[in-house]
Amino acid sequence: MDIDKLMQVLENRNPGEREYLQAVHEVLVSIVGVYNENPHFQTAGIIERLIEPDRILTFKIPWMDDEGVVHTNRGFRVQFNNAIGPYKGGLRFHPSVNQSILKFLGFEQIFKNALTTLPMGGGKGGSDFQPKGKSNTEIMRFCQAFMLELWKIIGPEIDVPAGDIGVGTREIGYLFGMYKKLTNEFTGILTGKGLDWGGSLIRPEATGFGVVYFTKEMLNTRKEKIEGKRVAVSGFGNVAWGAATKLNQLGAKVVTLSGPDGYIYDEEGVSNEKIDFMLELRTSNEDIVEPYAHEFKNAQFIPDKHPWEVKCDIAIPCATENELDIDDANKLVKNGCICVCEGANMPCTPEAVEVLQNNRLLYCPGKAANAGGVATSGLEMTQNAMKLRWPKNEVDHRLHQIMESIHEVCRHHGQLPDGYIDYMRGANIAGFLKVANAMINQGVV
Ligand code: NDP
Ligand code: 2IT
Repeated sequence: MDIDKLMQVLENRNPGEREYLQAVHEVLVSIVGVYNENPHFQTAGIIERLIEPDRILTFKIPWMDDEGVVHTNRGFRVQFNNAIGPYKGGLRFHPSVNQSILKFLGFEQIFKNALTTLPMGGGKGGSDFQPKGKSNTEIMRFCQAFMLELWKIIGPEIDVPAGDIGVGTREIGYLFGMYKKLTNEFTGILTGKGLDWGGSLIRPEATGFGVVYFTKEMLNTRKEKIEGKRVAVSGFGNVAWGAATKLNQLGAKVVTLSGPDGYIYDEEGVSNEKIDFMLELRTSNEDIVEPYAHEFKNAQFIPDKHPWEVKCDIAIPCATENELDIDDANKLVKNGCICVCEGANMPCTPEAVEVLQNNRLLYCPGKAANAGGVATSGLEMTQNAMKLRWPKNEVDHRLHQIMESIHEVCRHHGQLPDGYIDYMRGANIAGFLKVANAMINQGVV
């Protein structure tokens, strides 16, 4: 495999798709060794077939706001690869959404889903719709208009979307309602559903819980414990909330949270009561963290900055892609941080990853560390198919086991001769081998 040549071709075919090119490059660098050692991958054209999505649906979403003004947004569903199961992955509603971002997320999802041990292929979708500041009825009308197109290409054995940034239980409910109306069928077509109508216990907090279970495993390899550690967390969405809750439970101290307006530094620690306050803030539809510092007097609000300048033992970025750059990585190293575990998808830039790994920090990419969310979506699909609901501790136990098995497989494929575990390499190789072998078994299709 000639990575430069492949990237040149990819760039020519997908001009300006920065995030997608970044995600593919990262995987190619990890797998080039195993790819070249196994000529049957080349014979079957695996890499060229793997980096091209099976199909992308783009569609128009016209909807009317509360004042009667008509808006037109753009919707997408990227069905990337279904070699090991139906397409599976979230929907993102955010003004930054474009084809490059959804292709990067869909591509990562292939490997992530393969790591979960569950039968799920990779996909992602969403819209450039801005949910912030919209009324409940506007959100409902938008979700209904979105589903009026999406329903044609999804199904419980075809493609099962879920939430991501800007899409939570409320949006999944409105999407589900419209799907049911259109098809007259009550099936597990989406995950992240409400608990009374097919949702799984633990799903809302699963991504954050999974990240912390994974962090625990990483620390274990160096005989370190989570208890007593200072942790910098970014974001205050679904993933950040779950991670902070589990960190508190395990005796760590969460000293930061962040929003697009800046970050909160709380030396006393973000207790569960403070997490509840943040969750309440999110329902205000403004998505800012500054009010935290007015409510809790010892906390400081630092505008327009990321939390990575704070002294911490562990950093868990949970906001969005490329939110931790090379300068941030250098600050973390200088301040004695020992572990960076990604809750968000691709939050560290490639240059930041290089700094973290060169300094031998424990570092794990999101596609392994945040796989607990989609894994629990897989468990929701299983429960729907069986028409029953597992109790909380059963789902949590399975989630815990899945995160341990992901850690083990990453360690197996990522261990370097000097003993350092390159989790990026391990995750990419393990995910790739599973999907590539399935593709070979199924022929050129
Ligand atoms: P949420 O919508 O719940 O929260 C994300 C929030 O982060 C947004 O409201 C956004 O605000 C805010 N944000 C955006 N940029 C920044 C920034 N630079 N600093 C701080 N906050 C910022 O989304 P999730 O918690 O679900 O998702 C967070 C990340 O985790 C994403 O990368 C997602 O892909 C990933 N993920 C989510 C999973 C899930 O199950 N939900 C599973 C696995 C990964 P604004 O709108 O103002 O930009
Ligand atoms: O990035 C992700 O893994 C998610 N947003 C969750 C996807 C899912 O299908 O639960």
